[in-house]
Amino acid sequence: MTRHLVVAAAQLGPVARDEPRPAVVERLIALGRDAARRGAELVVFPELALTTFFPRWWTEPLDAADHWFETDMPGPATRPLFEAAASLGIGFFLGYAELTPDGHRYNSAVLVERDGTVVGNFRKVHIPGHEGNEPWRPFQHLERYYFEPGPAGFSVWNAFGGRVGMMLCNDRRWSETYRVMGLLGAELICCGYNTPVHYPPDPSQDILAGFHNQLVMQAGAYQNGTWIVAAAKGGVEEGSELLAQSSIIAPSGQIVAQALTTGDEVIVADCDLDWCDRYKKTLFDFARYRRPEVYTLIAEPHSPAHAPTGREPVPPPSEPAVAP
Ligand code: CDV
Repeated sequence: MTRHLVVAAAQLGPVARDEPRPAVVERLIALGRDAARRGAELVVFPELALTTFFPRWWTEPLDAADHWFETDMPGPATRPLFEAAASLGIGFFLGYAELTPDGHRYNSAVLVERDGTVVGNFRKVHIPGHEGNEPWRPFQHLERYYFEPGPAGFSVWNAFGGRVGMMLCNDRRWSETYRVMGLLGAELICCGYNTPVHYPPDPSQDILAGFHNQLVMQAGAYQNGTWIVAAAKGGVEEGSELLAQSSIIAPSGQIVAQALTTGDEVIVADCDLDWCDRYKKTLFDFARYRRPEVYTLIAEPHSPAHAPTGREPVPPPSEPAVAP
C-alpha cells in the first residue's frame, strides 16, 4: 500500500488594496471548491493571502498598519474558510500577517487538517527587504519593518498521512530551510509566496525571477527527497508585477504541475508520499552519507567574508566579517 495524497496549489491573482477580507475569503473558498472537485485533500494558498502585499508601502506609525494583521486564526473573517474547507473535506495551508496579543508581528502560516483542526503554525524565518522607507525604489519591500523573524525556525508535523513542513516565500531560496526540514523527515513542504519580478537592488536578476524560483525549489525537493507544493500571488497588484508560476514538485526534482496563468488558478497533483524514500534511502541517505562534522561552519552566526587567495585553507573568522 502506498501513501497517496492529492494536493493543490491555489494561486491568487492580484488582491486590491481596498479589497475587503470577506471578498478575498470568498475567492479562497471558490478555489477550495475547485480543488475539492478535482480530488484534492490539501490546498496550499499563498503568503499573506488575505490582503494585498502591503509591505510595498511605508506606513507610519507602525500600528497604523494593524488592519492588515490577524489577531485570531480563525477569526471572524477567516472562519467561513475553515467551515467551508471542513465541509468539503479539504485541509489547507494559509499565509497571513499575524499580530500577537503581546504586540509581536509575524509573517505567518497556519496548517489545517481536513476536519478543520489546526495542525500547526509557522512564522517566516528569513525576512527579506529593508527596515526603513527607501523612496528611491519604485515600490518598497518593507518586510523587515513590518515583521520579526520567526523565533522557532522550521518544524515538521505528522499530518495528512505524512510528515508536512511549512515555509514562506524568501525561505525557499535558502538551502538550510529544506535541509532542516529534510533532517526532520519532511515528505511534503507547503510554501506560499509573493515575489515581485522587479528586484530594485539588482535589476539584472529580474529576467531570472522564474528561473530562480524553479531552481531553488527543484533543488530543495531533490536534495531532501520531498514533495513541494508552492502557491504564488501573481499578476500586477497595485502596479507591482508579481511572479506567478505556482508549482508542485516531486522528490525527483521534477515539476509535475505548474500554473499557466497569473490569476486565480488551481493546479493539482497526486503525490505518492512513499516516493520520498527512493531518495531518502539511497543517494540522500543522510545517516549514511552526510558529514555533519565538516559542516559546522554552516551553523556559525557569521561566514568568512573572503574566499581563499593563497594555498592555505582560510580559518574561520573570530570576528563578524561584516557589521550585523
Ligand atoms: N515575499 C518575499 O519574501 N519576497 C522575496 C523578494 C524580496 C525577493 C522573495 O524571496 O521572493
